[in-house]
Amino acid sequence: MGALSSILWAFWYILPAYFANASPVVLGGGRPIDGGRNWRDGRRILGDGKTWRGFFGGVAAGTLVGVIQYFITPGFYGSLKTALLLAFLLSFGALVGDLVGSFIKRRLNLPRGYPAVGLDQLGFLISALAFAYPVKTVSSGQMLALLILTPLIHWSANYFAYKMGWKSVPW
Ligand code: CTP
Ligand code: MG
Ligand code: K
Repeated sequence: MGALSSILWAFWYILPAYFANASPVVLGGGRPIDGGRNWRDGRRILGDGKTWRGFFGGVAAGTLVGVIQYFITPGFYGSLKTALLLAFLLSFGALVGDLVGSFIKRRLNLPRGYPAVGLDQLGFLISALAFAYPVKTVSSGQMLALLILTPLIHWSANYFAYKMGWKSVPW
């Protein structure tokens, strides 16, 4: 496998996590997961930016992407069941990682929407890779490529969402 094709397969592998992470911007809203409650430091547990609708909408969107991917490249997954489980774990992992990131941001007293370089771009990715690992993984070189390139894609996608008026800040 050439370097370029190896990187493209890595993106194909991680795609459900990207969709899971991005779709809450349009699917989210409503009741926050922390129910408006504070942590013992007096600040919100997660904040208003983490909603149930965003969480489950993101998991559903990412899992659906995996099903579509199966019909495009069935050989990459082996079976629909594997593709489904992989996409679910990548999506669920991405959104759990996103919640952990917000929990850490609130403990650092960063308000909702405030950028946390590194955490915002890599938290969901590392968590997605970890959750999906038992079902299917990529090589360490491919993981390294994803760790380096994901922040660039994350930034571009958020800038696009900002320009489209879906987000109030470009990060
Ligand atoms: N979102 C949601 N539910 C989630 C994750 C995201 O509804 N579980 C929506 C919210 O409208 C959120 C937007 O997607 O504002 C962008 O997500 P993100 O950048 O992760 O949240 P932030 O608003 O930046 O909040 P935080 O500071 O906690 O990261
Ligand atoms: Mg944000
Ligand atoms: K985030």
